[in-house]
Amino acid sequence: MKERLRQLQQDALSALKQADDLNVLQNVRVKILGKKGSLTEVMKGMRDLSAEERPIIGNLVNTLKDLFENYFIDRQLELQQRDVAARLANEKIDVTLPGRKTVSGNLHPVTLVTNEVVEIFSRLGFAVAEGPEIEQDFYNFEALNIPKDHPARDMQDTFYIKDDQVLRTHTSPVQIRTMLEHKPPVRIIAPGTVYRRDSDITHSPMFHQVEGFLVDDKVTFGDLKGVLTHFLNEYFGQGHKVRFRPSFFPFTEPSAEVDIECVICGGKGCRVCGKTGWLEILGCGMIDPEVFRSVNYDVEKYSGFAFGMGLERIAMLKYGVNDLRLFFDNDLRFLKQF
Ligand code: 2NM
Repeated sequence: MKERLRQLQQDALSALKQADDLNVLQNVRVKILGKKGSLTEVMKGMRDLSAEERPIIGNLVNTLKDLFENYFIDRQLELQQRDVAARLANEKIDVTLPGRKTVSGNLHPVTLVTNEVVEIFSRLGFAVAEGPEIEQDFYNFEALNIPKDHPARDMQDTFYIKDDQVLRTHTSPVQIRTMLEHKPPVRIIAPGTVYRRDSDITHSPMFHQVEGFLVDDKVTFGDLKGVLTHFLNEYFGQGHKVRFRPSFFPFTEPSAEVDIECVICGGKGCRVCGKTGWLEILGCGMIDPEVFRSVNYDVEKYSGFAFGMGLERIAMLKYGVNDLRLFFDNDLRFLKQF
């Protein structure tokens, strides 16, 4: 029996020593100490021993068991440490390597000019307001003194959703909603998407506008001229002549259109300005008392001005874009340039 144990010890220790990875080591352990392991078999056979032999062999078996367990644990630790060391060597990160380039998008040119216009008016104390793109007839037309038979209400220009529901044709309904909610003084700028039944090289059925208005006591046409001239100087740069031409809008009286000396040719006349030397930029005017009446503003107490402009148009002039459709084609070769 002693001889058998001696052999067992020799075989076991050499197997444990040779086990070169954790799985093999585990298998070796099972083969020795498992249910059907070699040492377990020896322990099972102890009942056949004589009373004198049993404690001696029992002692020996226990010593061997402890020896194997300790040996196993040591070897296991050794292999684990070897694996960790190997992983550390293989997976080490070189923090000095340059980072991977991420592809970043950029803002659409219409968004860029919207932000720029909003910033200029923000510095003058105007707050941004927004409203729904599907509007009631009342906000889009009625309250703006656009009579039922006015050409702007014609089926030709307006997308109707229902009898009294339209895709807004301008952002003026935002002004109406603002006035119905707030008493003067108010200074608001309303950028947004608008829709008209118009589609050719210079018109898109969906485009963008910024409108603004200011209401207070004693607001004059002089205030309007000052604010809009300042805006044009900020947006196009100083030194371009500005002129105000009489015009007509149902919601303003008097009304004007604002031209700037052509930023392309400096006023000499070119294709962009149609040889006139001037570019039409804005529509504006003093808010008609009829509009104030529909929002319950006291027409004796308050006056105000309003204005509106197309964002695609001022984006084309700023960036030298000659085709409106480029803004809506989503061709990355175009969009990436901004
Ligand atoms: C324009 C031109 C002139 C305008 C008027 C109003 C309101 F609601 F206050 F009456 N909002 N926007 C206006 C006036 C818009 O766009 C060419």
